[in-house]
Amino acid sequence: MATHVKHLIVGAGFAGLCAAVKLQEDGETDFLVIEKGADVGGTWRDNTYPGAACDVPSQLYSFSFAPNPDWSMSFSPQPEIQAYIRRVAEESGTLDRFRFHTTLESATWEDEALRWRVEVSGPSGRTTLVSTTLVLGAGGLSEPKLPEIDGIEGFQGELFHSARWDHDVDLAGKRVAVIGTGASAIQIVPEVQKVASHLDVYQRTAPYVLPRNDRTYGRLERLALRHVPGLQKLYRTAIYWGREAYVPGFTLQPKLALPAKKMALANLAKGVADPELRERLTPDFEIGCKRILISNTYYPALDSDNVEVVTDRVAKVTGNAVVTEDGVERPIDVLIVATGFFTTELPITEHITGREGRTLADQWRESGMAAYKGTTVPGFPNLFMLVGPNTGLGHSSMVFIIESQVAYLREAVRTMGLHRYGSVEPTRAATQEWNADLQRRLRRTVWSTGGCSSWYLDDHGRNTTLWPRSTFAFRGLLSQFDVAAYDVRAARPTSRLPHAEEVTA
Ligand code: N01
Repeated sequence: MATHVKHLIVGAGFAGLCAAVKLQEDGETDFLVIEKGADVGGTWRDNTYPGAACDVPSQLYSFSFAPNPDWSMSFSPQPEIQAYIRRVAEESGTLDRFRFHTTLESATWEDEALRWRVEVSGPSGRTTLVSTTLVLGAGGLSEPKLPEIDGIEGFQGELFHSARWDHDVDLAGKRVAVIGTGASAIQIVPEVQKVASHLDVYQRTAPYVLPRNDRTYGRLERLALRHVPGLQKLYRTAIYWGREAYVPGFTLQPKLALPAKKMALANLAKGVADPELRERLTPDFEIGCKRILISNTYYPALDSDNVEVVTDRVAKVTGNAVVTEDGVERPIDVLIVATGFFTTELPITEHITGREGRTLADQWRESGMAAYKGTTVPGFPNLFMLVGPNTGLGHSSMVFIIESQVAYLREAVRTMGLHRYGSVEPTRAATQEWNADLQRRLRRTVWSTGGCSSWYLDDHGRNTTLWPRSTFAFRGLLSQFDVAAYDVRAARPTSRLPHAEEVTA
């Protein structure tokens, strides 16, 4: 027997939790959140590697409706962020509708009944859920990407991905290799360097690394943040606008980012004394083309006696070593791959079948990821995708984007209730127009012109991940549910009606 719910939310990270809290606020209490992990938190639950911390200030990287005066530092460490998400979930009173250890196996749109039929596997086996809306909050950086390296499966030592850290492995005194030099690796490397006997860092592309202007919030400051009316909002607003000032450098005129480039190169010069190493750590593309990283400890760690930065390409992995193309073999005990995530081909889309009987993955295989307003997709009625195509940011808080999308979802649900719509689906014309505009804007951004390859771009070189405008523009565009851009159908008045009626918006 199927369980019916009005809204089915997939994922209990920032996105899924935000949807749950806000739907409940609107009296939309008939929902379930399914989560394959054991707890809320999403990426902040999964990324427990040593040194994990946010590179966006916590005053901004948090829900606007759940301010936290107790952040210990401006860039909070992972355990604090995870504890924050857990606390918001507990205080919201929604946790009774969360089903953990529950994985979406398939979701199929039933066009006559105007609903999603969702098969899930969980602690009590396989069950069926039926819902009017399907809200995907599964995240854009949740499925680890393992590198395809010859022989890696035959490695006899310990091997794990940065997002699946194996805390049972003691790195003290070991020979360790880290493959990758992205946002995760630069946080991991300084921590591993402290304990490993030797560390090889395999760098394919040198990133830009700015100083991390972190600071601890003292007791008095935290008291003030708690008790002085408006102070926390003031902090948040100042950080928000400071971050927003980066946008023109990314999207309009890369020259505006020159001061940041100078700062990054000065950070390199300060952190690395050896000129030959410095040379190899100097990026060969424009700043901003890949994510700009922040660290005060990464460069000094690379300049340490027990670290070797390897820039020759990895050729293969043997039972106990990494071998580079120049034939050098470097023996290791532990191999950590900090090689990122599936970003432009999201695995969950393989499991979602729309109105025309094909999966979202199939639809996007031809055209690349594309949605209307980053949230809804033609052919997939009543599907709302949080952190969908072209909603990512290089400069600010994804929580701001998530809240904007959830506001749009709420407006859609209100509109559906008011007009008794059974389904809403964006038109192909509106979706094409939205994406044509995005791609036109994206062509002149540093992400396309900066001379790098990055996880922002798909196999066709199209940027299907980032938002190329200000975040306030995004919020404005999603502030109302623009029903004119949708095909809508009336809710089925009785179960005797064989087909849903067509109505015009
Ligand atoms: O992953 P990445 P990440 N052989 O894809 C290299 C967010 N985040 O986990 O640059 C050798 O950025 C690859 O090399 P190259 C943030 O949005 C946030 O670090 O492609 N190397 C690159 O160096 C971030 O952008 C925080 O040439 C290989 C690295 O692996 C996103 O997550 C913290 C390889 C992958 O870097 C992803 O970051 C951490 C191969 N076969 C992450 N394959 C915050 O603080 C890949 N690489 C909020």
